[in-house]
Amino acid sequence: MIIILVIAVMVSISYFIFPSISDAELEQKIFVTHSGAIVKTTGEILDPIYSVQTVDFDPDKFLREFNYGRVSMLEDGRTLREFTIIAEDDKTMEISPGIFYNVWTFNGTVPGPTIRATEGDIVRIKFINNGNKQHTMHFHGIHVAEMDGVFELVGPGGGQFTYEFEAGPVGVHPYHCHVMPLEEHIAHGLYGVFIVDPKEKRSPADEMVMVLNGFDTDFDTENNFYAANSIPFYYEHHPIQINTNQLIRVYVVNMVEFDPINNFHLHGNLYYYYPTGTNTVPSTYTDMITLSQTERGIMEFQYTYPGKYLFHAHKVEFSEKGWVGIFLVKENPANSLQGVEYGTWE
Ligand SMILES: [Cu+2]
Repeated sequence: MIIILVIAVMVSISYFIFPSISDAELEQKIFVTHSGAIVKTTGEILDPIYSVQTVDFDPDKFLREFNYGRVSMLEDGRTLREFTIIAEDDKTMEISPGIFYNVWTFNGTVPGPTIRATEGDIVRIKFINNGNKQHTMHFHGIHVAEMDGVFELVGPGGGQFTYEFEAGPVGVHPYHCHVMPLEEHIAHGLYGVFIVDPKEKRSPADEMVMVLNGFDTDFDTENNFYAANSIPFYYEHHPIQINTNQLIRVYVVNMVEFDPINNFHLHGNLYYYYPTGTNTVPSTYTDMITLSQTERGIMEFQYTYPGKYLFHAHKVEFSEKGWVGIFLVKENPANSLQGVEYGTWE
């Protein structure tokens, strides 16, 4: 009885200390949704202590954006690619219309930038932690222990660390923060994709990156939303336009936290799948792969017939909560093959 009374008093006191949280939840606001509709909703203002900036994320831009760094040549003739990555943890992103979530970001977005290099290049990353908590960058791949981003914690408020390693092995790898509790740092969005191209290059293709992710917006360690590239249902409302008889190459990385598996089903077609992208021979020809967390690979396919084709998680719960998109396949205009571009960034 005494315990109940104490709890009741504490709840009452906390209401008077934090009245703005409840007020914010009751206030109706007008939102323009990702599909362009205008809705009025209370939404849910989550983690209200963090509301400094709002992330404006464009899945269309992210899809085909590859960052090659500032490129120069070292004395030994090797290519040096330099990047600057800034971590922050005070931003808010509209995950779904009216649902705002405190995201932790690399260079301001979830996922962070897709970093790309060729096997044997030296990758140098100036990492700056402008967050309020410790963060690091942990790359999957081969490197010395000191560059693993696990034990060398980078302090908040401008702490710095320079990661440097040789790009390898060939393939598609995740990078993510590796500070404990790891679940929290990944679930809030501190991850991205690292592509290592083979020296002899892959065949020309229309290339894209899909990070499969989810958001637990009510903090019950179950995701409320799922997506390819952060915004639920985005590519269903904004289909990805591709051409018939053109090689499509998708670098897919599963970063969904809390759920043991995710998967990728393609309609009206099958794809060659290269697990982790490390082998030149595909492991399978299928329309369905299943991925555990940080499992990733390369999918290659081309469409013969024009039209709209779904791609989605065949874990239906995930697709119904946002992980679904459409390829809009158009007749290929003559000689329109797109090649892999190797350029500079920043
Ligand atoms: Cu972190």
